[in-house]
Amino acid sequence: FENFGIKEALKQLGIKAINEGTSTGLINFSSGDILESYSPVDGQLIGKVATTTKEDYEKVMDAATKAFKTWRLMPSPQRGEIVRQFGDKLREKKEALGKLVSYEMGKSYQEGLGEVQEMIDICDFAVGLSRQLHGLTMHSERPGHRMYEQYHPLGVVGIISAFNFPVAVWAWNTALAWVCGDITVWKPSEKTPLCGIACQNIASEVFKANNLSEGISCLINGDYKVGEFMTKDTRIPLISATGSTRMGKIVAQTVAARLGKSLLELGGNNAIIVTPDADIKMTVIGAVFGAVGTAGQRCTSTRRLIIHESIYDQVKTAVTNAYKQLRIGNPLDEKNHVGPLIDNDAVKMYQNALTKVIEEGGNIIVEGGVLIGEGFESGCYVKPAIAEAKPEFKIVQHETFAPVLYLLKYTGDVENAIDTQNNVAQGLSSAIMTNNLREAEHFLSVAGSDCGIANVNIGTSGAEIGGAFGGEKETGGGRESGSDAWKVYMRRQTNTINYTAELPLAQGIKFDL
Ligand code: UN1
Repeated sequence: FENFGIKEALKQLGIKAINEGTSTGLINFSSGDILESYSPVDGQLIGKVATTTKEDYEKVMDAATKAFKTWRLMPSPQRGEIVRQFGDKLREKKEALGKLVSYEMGKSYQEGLGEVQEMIDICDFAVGLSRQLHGLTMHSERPGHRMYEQYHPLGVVGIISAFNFPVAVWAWNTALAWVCGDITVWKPSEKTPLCGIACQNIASEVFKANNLSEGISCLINGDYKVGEFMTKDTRIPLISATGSTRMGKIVAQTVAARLGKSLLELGGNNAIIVTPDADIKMTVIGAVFGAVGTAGQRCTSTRRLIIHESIYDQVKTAVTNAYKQLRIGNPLDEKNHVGPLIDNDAVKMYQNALTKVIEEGGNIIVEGGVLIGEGFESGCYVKPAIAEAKPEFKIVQHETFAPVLYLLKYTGDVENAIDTQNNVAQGLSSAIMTNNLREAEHFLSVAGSDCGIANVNIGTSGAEIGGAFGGEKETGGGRESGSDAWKVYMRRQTNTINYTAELPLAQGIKFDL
């Protein structure tokens, strides 16, 4: 705890020291059972957070619905100015927040900083966007009429986020929702509640300094039951949920039952196709970072390498050798590449995947295993593993949130590799490594990758915030972050204005009185 400046970071983020409970943020009515946050880094208790009861939730929603009445009236560029200040605060606290992300979640400090950078970037994006919430104008078919569309704020947006990106995914949603004039109610993962408190504290400072309602940013805490308060709540027109496909199906059905909108960001089963024209050095960097970065716990993590038979052995040797260089250990120590998994359940899922792939006839070429001994007391550190497998294995078809990489061989044309890549239930991220223009363009064409993200000569993870982020099929179909993802946070209204003294009907209908 003393090492790596965690205490200082917690202080900077307004979180009280261990066992003293956490600061409550601004609007935090939570009074339920206590949630304890243990670090997967060293197994220590970091802090405690009260969960949100149904009664607490009602108070949150009162504050949120009240705040919406005023926030929506503020011109959007002025809301952008608030988001700009929030981005500046994040710049000030980047190291502290990056450290907390690393300590509470287990990703490397570099990746923790990268995550905060994504928050800063989306704030900048949202500031610009605050002057560009454009609708179209149309030519009316009737004389003396004008037609246009405008985007109005939607209302209270519910955000359910996962442990693996404990702060950035909230920010992608929040920064856009705020400039769009919405209120956000956030339920962070119960595995990373302190990251939630830290972000809420930073946001609160900004709202307070601008004499704005504290209810613009709301935080609720707890497990799926607390999430259910929101998914069933007709006062929440949009639920943005990130997590497993299992969770997403429940959220989607609950929200659809009341005809609400949901934005879903669910599982991936991301592959890199390596063709005979691939640059092997680039392939190794992309594949290894994709497979072991965040200990394989990104929704964009590389799970499958689909390699042409002619270079299969070469790629296998190069990737295997690269795995030998990996240093596993405390993620706050910058010499390590791979930190722990989030908790013991995740370790079990990882072990289960390795057992299953062997049962199905796979061949382990880089041994896995749980690390024990000094520095690994939390029991969450595992060795990134590689198995040679077949595309149709059940375990290969399944997303395991751990550093297990499957090598699959293809023969013949790139079409065969694309078939294998597409032949899974998930559709988030995909990549091809090739210097062959025909193969690259084929991969990006309508007959190519069926994923929401398709990259050429880049790995599957590490998308920039400027593009729309999300995927097809069991990934849920949602798009958040850049491009025009903002539109889902607003309601569109079509307006037709008649400035004549006649009332002609559309479609030429005659109706004389
Ligand atoms: C996630 O894993 O939920 O593309 C998000 C990436 C990151 C975001 C991942 N920018 O890997």
